[in-house]
Amino acid sequence: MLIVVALGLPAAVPIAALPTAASAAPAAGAVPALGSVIPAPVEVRPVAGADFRLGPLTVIRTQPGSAAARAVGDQLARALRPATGYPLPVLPAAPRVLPTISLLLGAGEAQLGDEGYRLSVDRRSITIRANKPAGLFAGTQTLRQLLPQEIESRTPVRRSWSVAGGSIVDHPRFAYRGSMLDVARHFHTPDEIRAYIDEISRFKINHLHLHLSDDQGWRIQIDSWPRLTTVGGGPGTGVDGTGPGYLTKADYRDLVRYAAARHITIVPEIDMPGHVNAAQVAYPELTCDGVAPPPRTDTAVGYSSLCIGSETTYRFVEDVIRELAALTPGPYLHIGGDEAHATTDADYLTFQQRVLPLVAKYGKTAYGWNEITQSPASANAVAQFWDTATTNPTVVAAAARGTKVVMSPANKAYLDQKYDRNTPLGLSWAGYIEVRTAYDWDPATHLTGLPASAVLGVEAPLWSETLRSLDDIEFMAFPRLPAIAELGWSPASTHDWESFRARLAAYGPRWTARGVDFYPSPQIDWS
Ligand code: TNX
Repeated sequence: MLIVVALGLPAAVPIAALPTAASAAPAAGAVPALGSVIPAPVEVRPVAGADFRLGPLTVIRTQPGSAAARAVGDQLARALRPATGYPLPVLPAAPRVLPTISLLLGAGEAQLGDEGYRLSVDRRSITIRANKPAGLFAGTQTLRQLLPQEIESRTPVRRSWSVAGGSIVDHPRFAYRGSMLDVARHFHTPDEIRAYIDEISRFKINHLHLHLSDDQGWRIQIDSWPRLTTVGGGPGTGVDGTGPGYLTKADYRDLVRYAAARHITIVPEIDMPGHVNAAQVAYPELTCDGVAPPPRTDTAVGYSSLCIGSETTYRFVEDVIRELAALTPGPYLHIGGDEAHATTDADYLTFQQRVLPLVAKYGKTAYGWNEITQSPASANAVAQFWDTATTNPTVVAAAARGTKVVMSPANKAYLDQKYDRNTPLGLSWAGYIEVRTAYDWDPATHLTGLPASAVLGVEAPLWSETLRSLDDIEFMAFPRLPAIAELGWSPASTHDWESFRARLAAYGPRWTARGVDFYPSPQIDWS
């Protein structure tokens, strides 16, 4: 973060000079310093004596004529009303005498891009300007963190509500900042998925990848193959038989809308040609011998494969891709492709050469785990790098042909790995991942020989073999998800562990207030 001290000094203070945990974690009641937000903003210019005080007369003014700006204003008002108890009307114009929070489009600043914003705070007003509604939304997430932590209260708190004066200019480093939720190993309900969306949208995550099918279960309604969900999502499905359920198309459309209102794009994944046991239980014709395998509720991987030589396979795959593409306004459709150990290498290539182009046929960009880069047809695709090694010549060669890469190295970004050996949930095959491990790496340089220009962004996957409840999801995601979010959003020049851990310490009480069951890492001096 570039801190330009507004005292007439030309000093640009690097983020390392921000106060650290000992001094920065605000006590209950303190006004957060401008810029003490996650992810770290690009540029912060505090101005002394220019704090804005939110009061009972404050109005929220949104760009006249823009329903999308109005929607962001309404969301901000809904976020701020419970704790303040103020009415915070949302209006297209506001009398000059009233303290105003303005959300305005047409910033006219190319550097802000589609998701960036400029936030200015003085004694009379707060103004967020952006080129697009997504930028306004991002700016309001910053503003929420700049209000005292009591703003998270669901009931009115009597106190003053000040925001530190000055200005912030902010825009993302990477276009793709994601998290993945595995709803196949254990189904998570739409309410739980919405709660997760709420939490990740606060950190400017803009994609939610849903892992919708695996050996243990199939979780999305497909009309042309109805037994996928009636059998594959039915009783007894999921790890230990304890994760049944599926999303109807109506559920899924609702989730897409809910996420879009928070400027998050849902990325659906159907995993193939491996990880298909649940589909084969429902439809034995998807095996080569036509015999249904037994349902599986264990956590082994790599034993199932679609029948690569069978036309039924491609009828199935095309039906699924067509129906999924029709449900998906976003650009990406994820076709898995990982751990296909029961598929021969030749069959794997045959499959991908046929299936990757099918995604394009239905108007979507194919997205798959990094194994898809073995196929020349992956040149127009996005590959999700999940390996623990930092070299992968196959991925680097594909990038040279045009493949874009989302970085999810399992030993850094996997939210299902244990924090340490005492973590009650999670797996540890990729190693223990404490907060600092999740934070201290660079998506642009992590994979040897991969040019930064090939990196589309970063994603933190949360596999659910050991998870049951929303509490479990929260315990594994937080506080590591904000670390990954910062890697995705903030400029590399702001990267600083001491600053991050101080901001995280200050954030903890907000999770507590919202009832989010985060892991109280001993690496953080929680305030
Ligand atoms: C590997 S990483 C998998 C998943 C497991 C996960 C558990 C990858 C693409 N596949 O099938 O759920 O490890 O950590």
